[in-house]
Amino acid sequence: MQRRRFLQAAAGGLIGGALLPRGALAAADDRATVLLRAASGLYRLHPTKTGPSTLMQFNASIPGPVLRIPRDRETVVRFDNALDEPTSVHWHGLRIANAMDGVPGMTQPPVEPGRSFDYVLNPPDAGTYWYHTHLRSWAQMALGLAGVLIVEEDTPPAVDREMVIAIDDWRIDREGLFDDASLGRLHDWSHAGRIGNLITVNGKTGTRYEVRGGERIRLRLVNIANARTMSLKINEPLLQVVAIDGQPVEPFAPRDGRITLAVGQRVDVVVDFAGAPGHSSTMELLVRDDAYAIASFDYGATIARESPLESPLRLPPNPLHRVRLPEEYLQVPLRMQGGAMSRFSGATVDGREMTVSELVERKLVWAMNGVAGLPREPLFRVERGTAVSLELDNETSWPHAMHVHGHHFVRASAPGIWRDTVLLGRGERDALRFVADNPGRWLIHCHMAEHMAGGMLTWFEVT
Ligand SMILES: [Cu+2]
Repeated sequence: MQRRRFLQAAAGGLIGGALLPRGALAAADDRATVLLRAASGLYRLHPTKTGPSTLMQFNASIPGPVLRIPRDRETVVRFDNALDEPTSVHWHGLRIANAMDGVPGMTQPPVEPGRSFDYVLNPPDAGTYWYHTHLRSWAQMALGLAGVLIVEEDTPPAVDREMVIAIDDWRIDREGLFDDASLGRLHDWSHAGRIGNLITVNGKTGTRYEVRGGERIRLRLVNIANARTMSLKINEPLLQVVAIDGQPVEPFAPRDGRITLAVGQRVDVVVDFAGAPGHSSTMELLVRDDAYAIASFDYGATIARESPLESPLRLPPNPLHRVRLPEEYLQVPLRMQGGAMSRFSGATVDGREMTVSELVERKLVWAMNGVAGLPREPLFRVERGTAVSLELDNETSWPHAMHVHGHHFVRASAPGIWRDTVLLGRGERDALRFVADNPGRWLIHCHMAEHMAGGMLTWFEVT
C-alpha cells in the first residue's frame, strides 16, 4: 500500500510539472522559502517491463521538481538530506555567492544524512538553469538527483505557454531496472562516460504534449544526463532559439533544425506551432544516421490563432550582458589529457608523479595540465575583475563538456554568445573568455560525471 501510494505521488509530480509554490513557507524576513528533500524511493523507469527501481529523488520526483525563483531577490532553498549517504546541491549556471555553490570540500562540507543546509539564492540573471548533486555525481546523478531551475524574467515574455523539457539518459538492465551492476565501471570512466539505453523526457518515455495550431510556446530544453550529448530535432518549421545556457541570444533558426545539447547545457526555443488540428509532430533524438522519436506534440481540435505569429520573440537582456570583455586577457592554458586511446604517460596526484597503471588503480584516467584529480593549488588566482582567457586544448580522443562555476564565458570561436558549459570535440581548441568577477573558489571541470570523477577537474580563485 505504501509503495503504491509512493508511485502515485511520483507520477503525479511529473504530470503537473511538480511546481513548488513560491513562498511555501512564509519566512519572518519575507524571503520565499522552498523545501527540497533528497531521499531514496521507487520509480518505474520503463513503462512495460517489470518493477520499479530504487532511485535517488528530489521531493519524490524524477526528475526533481521544477523550481521557479525570482531574479534579483533572495530565495531560501531549505535542503534536507534523507539519503543514507552525504550529498549537496549545485545550482548550475547561477552567478551566486560562492558559499551557495554546493561543492563539497570547496564551498561547504557535505550535507550528511539527516542534516539540512539552507541555500540562499539571489541570482542576477533570468533564464533556464538546473540543479543537481555535486557529490559522487557519477552515481547520485545517474540515480536521479537532478531537476530544472527557472529564474523568472521580471516581466513574463509574451508566449501562450511554456514547457520544461528535461531529457535524461538511463542505463537499464534486461528486467527494465536501473542497471546498478555497471555503476562506476572503469570502461565508462575512461571512454565516453555512462551512456544509457533509455531516454526519458521529464522522467517518462513516449511523452505526448497537446498543442493548438498557431500557439506560441517556449520550450526550455535541458540535458540532465550524466554523459550523453543529445542532438535534437523538433519537426516544426517555425522554431527560433532565444536563449543558450539561460542567457538570451538574438533569435535564430538552428542550422538543419538541429539543436545540440551537451550534458548540462540548456537551449530555450520559441515554437510557433504551424500544424492543423489532428496533426502530430515529433521531437527526435538523432543518433548517427538514425532518428528516434522521444516526444510528440499532438494538435487538438481547436486553434489558438488563425496563423502563427511571425515576429520573433526576444527575451530581455540580463545584467550579464552589461559585462564588457576587454582586448587584453590573462591567458591561462588548460590542456585536457588522458582517457582511452590517448598518449597519456602519467600525471601528478597530490604532488606525486604517477604512472598510468598507478593512476588506473585509483580510477584516475583523466588529467588537466598534467594533474589528475583536484589540485591543491588553483589553476589561477586573480583579483576580482581580472579578464581571463582559458585556452583549452583537448588533447584527448573524446569530446568533453567543460563547465565553469559561478561565471559565464564567451568562446573565442563564437563571440556574442554567453555560455556556462561548452562542448569541445576531440583535438579541438578554443578560448573561453570572461571577467572573473565573482569572489571565491570555483571549479572548472568536465560535466560528463564519469570524467570528472576520473580526474578531469581543477579550480580557480577570485580574491
Ligand atoms: Cu569529459
